[in-house]
Amino acid sequence: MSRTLAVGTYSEEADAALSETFDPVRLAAIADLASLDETTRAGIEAVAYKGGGKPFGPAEMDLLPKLGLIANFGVGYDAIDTGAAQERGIAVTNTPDVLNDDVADFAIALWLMQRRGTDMAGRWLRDGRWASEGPPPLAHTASGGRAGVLGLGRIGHEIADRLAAFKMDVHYYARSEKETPGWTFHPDPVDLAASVDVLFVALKGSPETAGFVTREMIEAVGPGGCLVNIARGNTVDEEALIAALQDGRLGGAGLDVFVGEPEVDPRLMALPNAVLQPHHATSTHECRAAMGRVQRDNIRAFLDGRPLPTRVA
Ligand code: 8YV
Repeated sequence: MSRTLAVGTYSEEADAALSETFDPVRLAAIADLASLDETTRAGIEAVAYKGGGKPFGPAEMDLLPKLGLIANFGVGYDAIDTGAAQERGIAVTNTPDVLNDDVADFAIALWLMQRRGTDMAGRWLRDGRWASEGPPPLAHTASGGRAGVLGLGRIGHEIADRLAAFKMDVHYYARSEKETPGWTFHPDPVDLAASVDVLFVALKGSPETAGFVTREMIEAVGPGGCLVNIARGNTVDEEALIAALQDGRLGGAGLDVFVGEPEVDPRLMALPNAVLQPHHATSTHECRAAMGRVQRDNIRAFLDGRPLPTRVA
């Protein structure tokens, strides 16, 4: 009987490695947990969780009486109720660090795509308009302005490092001031938003950061500014974001995450000033393979009774 349950759809490589290492029971979605028979569920000690944002809460935990580990595939574990896990003595691990470069690269790409109009210009070419109408409308310079990073954790720091190479004046908000190479700390996030041309949201997803980016902050970025979100959809007040993009109180946005994803608000889809991506920042063979390795290392350590490499709760 398998001691491990793998939830979610993995890449071919990660899937094969999971099979080889643990031969887990499989489930496409945590919502289907009750469909497993009681004996199978009673044997599960560790879950490899790739939940697509779907909640793993007390009801799910109680269906797995022997559960001791939820090994999340992803650095953000906001879908897992860590309080309920703690009450039940269930450890939670994530996959930090190995995705920092890919997510930071992607944040920069969203910013460049928005400022340089690459989405629009690409469509212009494919629609045959270059040949029939001439070049597309002009876009905007990206390099050399002022950039703000909201949340200077591992990913935020990587974004800031890249921004410095784009000759940006780097500003940031964090819970406390960090040792940084000449970057400006703003203890007030609205003040940060008002001081920059582009604001990168790199906060950790959690109940505390839900709605952190308020209407006031969005408006402080302003008509000439751009907001990039690679954190979680609910970190930003999406209603306020859509309204501000619609009437030009915010110049543009580059978004990889959405409230209610994979459904995306049709009002966002209709906006020419928003670059939209399907939560794609870690979607490379290399990054997913590395995330899979960290997830499996945690499960292996747990099953062997060793300390967990990347425990979060
Ligand atoms: C997803 C992410 O987890 O790591 C995170 O927190 O948001 C992403 O990497 C990934 O898409 C796996 O579902």
